[in-house]
Amino acid sequence: MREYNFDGLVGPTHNYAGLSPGNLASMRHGGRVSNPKAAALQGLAKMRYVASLGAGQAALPPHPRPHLPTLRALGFRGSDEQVIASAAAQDFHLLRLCSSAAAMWTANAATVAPSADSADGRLHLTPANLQAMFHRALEADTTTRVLRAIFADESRFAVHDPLPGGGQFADEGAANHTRLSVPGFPAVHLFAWGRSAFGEGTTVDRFPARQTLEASRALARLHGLPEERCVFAQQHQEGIDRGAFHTDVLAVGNDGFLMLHELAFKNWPDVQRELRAKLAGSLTVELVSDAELPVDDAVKSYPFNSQVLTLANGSMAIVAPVEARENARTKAFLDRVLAGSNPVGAVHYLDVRESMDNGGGPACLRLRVWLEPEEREAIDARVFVDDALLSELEAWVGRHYRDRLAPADLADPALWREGMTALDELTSLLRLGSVFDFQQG
Ligand code: SUG
Repeated sequence: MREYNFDGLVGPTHNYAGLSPGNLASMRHGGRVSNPKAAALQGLAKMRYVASLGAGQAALPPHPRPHLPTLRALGFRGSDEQVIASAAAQDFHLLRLCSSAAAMWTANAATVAPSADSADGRLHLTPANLQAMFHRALEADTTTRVLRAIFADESRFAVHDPLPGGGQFADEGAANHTRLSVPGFPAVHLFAWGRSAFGEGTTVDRFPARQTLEASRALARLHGLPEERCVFAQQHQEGIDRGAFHTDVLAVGNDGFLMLHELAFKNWPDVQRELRAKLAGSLTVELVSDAELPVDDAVKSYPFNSQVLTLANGSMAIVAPVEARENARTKAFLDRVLAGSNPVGAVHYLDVRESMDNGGGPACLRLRVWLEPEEREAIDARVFVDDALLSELEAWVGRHYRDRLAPADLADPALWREGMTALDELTSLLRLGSVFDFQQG
């Protein structure tokens, strides 16, 4: 079994609209001018780098934006151009919500369980409903279609519907899920949740807790994961209130290694005890206190939103954002991890600033999917990257993307047309078929 990182290609409308309460970078940068071309090229450079380390790398397409089916469902009429013009004139915030390129953060695209772990021996994927934020809830339908186009072989893959209902089953995908495994034992799935929809005693404080316990339990059931292989852990509300809107802002795990902040989970000693019991004692943990690294620094510089990759020689590499090197306390923490007795043998710093400024680090940009060789073979779409595909994608970005997008530009109907031309070409390049609404005729 090999891990593949499915990175989201940044879309042509990448912009800063300040849409996510509780995500401090999004709140701080709302209204700023963005550079979609630089954002997409930074993402592709990260894919190239991760692939060069020997890790499995694949790509997922952006979604069409603005999302005209939603604007039409909300009462805007006429041609595509008229729908955009009326929304811009009557409710510009709604146009902003429907224009977000947030599908780039594919850690929120779905939760995944490899075939080795599930009761029916198939790989399971449940697209996240992203109920907590309007601009993100728009992603679920298209993500489902894209994943079904890629993981089409139903004898090997189960792509479920997103969880039903309203906020009670709010699900943010793999950003709140970590698969831990040590040799010789079945893997353990750590599901993190922020609030319980039907339970007692959960209070919403300053910022919203996005994921519910009920959603996490439903995912474990759907994916055929036995109770004894799962751990359900509540996020620390103080961590959420200080900007950790997803678990992957304060914790990252890989194989038998977990690196986390003490405010990632409400009751870390108990969570740790349960994880160790279920992993036969073999978990290596690097925990940082709020005194050594205040959450506020961690939220600004995202050391826990690193990708932790197992290399061919068995050691691990951390792929961190450059912001983590620029923050003295964060850099000191990562240096301590590097020198510590754990599998980490290298830390690499990459520039994904355009994404970081909306609260998305290296780990937000990728969905981890674990594939057996024959499962990899069963996928016909051209989504696994090599030098040739990366070069084609860079050229595609160069042809279609703007290098400057101010908030008012979202009203420009030419932006919509440019985006559709680009995405239509991309579905051919990636051999995905007609997965988008605008391609349905
Ligand atoms: O959902 N930002 C995303 C960032 C998602 C990061 N993902 C993970 N942590 N896995 C969010 O808050 C900002 C969009 C804007 O404000 O324009 C945004 O949606």
